[in-house]
Amino acid sequence: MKIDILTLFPEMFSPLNSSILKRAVDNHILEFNLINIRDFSKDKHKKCDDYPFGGGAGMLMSVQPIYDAIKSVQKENSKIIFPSPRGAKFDHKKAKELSSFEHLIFVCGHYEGVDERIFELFDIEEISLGDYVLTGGELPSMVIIDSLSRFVDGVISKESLENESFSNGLLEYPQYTRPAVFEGIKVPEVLLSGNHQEVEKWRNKQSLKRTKERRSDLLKKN
Ligand code: 4G0
Repeated sequence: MKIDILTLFPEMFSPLNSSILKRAVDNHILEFNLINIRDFSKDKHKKCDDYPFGGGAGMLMSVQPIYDAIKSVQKENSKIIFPSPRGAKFDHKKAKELSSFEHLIFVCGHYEGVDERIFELFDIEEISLGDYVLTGGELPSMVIIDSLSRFVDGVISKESLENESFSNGLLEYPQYTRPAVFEGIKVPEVLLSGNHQEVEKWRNKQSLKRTKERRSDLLKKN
């Protein structure tokens, strides 16, 4: 999968160059390409923002540099994503859906948003991480990219994906590793028993208990 990222702050994306995502890039499973929107400004001072028509606080991103930046990377099969507080809420299901595209384009907004005409010129999906505002779309882009990358074949093991939170609609069960006792706290006996059936039963029970306590909304949905 190729991911083009259109931003005024390409230097913010160094986290994509470490750990599991770095391995995926090295293995040619993922390809990230950073595009500086400022390079496409036709303004003599490379300006990319302006005052909103009708007045109001703050600045908007101008349509022209974003338009030309998208045009420079768009292919027939591209999916364009714009992280925005007014988008539909991001979740596990959306991450999985996005992981099946060959080419994604992330457009990172800044200031008070972008000139609305960009949404008439392109088919753009607005996605929100939640009900809060950030200074730019860079961090949410990275969150969405990290999350969807885990569903791309070969990025992490199939087992890891199947066992984690949300894949079964429930929160994850408690996990432990060595030592068996730490500061007087013992690992639950069943996990040391070697009885895989009992372990499975215990984990399911714990998942359900946690989900009831912390996220009862997950049990009601669908
Ligand atoms: C567009 C996403 C982009 C409009 C982006 C801000 C929060 C999220 C941005 C605005 C973002 C989120 C209207 C302030 C960039 N903040 N919740 N900031 N406005 O996913």
